[in-house]
Amino acid sequence: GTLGVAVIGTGKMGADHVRRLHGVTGGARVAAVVDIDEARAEKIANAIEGCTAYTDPSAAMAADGVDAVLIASPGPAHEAALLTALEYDLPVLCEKPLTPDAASALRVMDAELKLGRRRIQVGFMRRYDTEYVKLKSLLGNGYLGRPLMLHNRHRNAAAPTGFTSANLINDSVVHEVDATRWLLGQEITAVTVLRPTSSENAPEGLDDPQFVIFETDGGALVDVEIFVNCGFGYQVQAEVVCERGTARIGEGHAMVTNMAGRWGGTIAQDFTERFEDAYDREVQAWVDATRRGEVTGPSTWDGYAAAAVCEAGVRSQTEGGRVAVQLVERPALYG
Ligand code: ISE
Repeated sequence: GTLGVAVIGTGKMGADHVRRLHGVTGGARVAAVVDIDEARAEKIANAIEGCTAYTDPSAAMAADGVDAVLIASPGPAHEAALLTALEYDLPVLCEKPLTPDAASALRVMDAELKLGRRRIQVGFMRRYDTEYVKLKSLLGNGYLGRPLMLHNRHRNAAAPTGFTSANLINDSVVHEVDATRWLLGQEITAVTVLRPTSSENAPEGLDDPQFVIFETDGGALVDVEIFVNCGFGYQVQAEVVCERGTARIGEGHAMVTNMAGRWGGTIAQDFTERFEDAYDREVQAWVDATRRGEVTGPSTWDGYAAAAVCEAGVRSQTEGGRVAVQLVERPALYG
């Protein structure tokens, strides 16, 4: 039957997922919404038939008609919600990051291992973006030879208020961490964070932009420009340099206009716009797999590995220099 989903957290991403599950995704319905802001949850629930508002995630997960959970609360709230979902043995789509550090990610992984089956998909939605998928398959067919370097640009028009340097790694660069591991099929072994002079548009307390370097166990070098107050729009670009050629995605040239002595186009302002299709495909794939009784997509292992890399990144920010990444052994459950 139709999958009844409880959406936990109704901020920007949670609200967008409620809209998607209600109006775009097939085979699912929003059965519950949860937010510490009761009025906010109620306003959303009242607009959807059969949807109940809660302030407590576990109450929503225990409710009749809730078959699965979509976690879209801030990263530090994920661990508790994930552990509760695993207690109820409910399938979960958890927005990135899985959790903000390696120890908490390991606690989640241990709980899933105790259950003995995968329950969690992590919201690394770039794996569902058409251009990223194309790049991945190009790398897979071997025409370009081995990947040697990967250059990434990740720009936001403006960061949310209160966004810290740690958020810049845990919430933003975490996407490039996963994209790197997934595209190259390699683990990241060390992280170095460098900082140019900060933009005058960076808020007090946040150095922006920053420049992040990953080393991988396959000998590749990866750089990430992360600039979360660039002012002009949302841009995510990647270029892989291989032995026999290069490939680049995210140019955003879907339409080029010519007029009055100029050529040009528009720049998406926001990730919900730039990656709308990827989010749609991600959530549909999660719903479809869940209804078949399967768990596909990025796993708790991927969430843990990303958390370990991000933790090293945050250490590099505070202590300076290169920080090695130490992963536990990969459990058999994760292939
Ligand atoms: C946000 O949480 C995202 O996931 C976006 O993709 C990223 O660009 C942004 O910087 C994050 O804050």
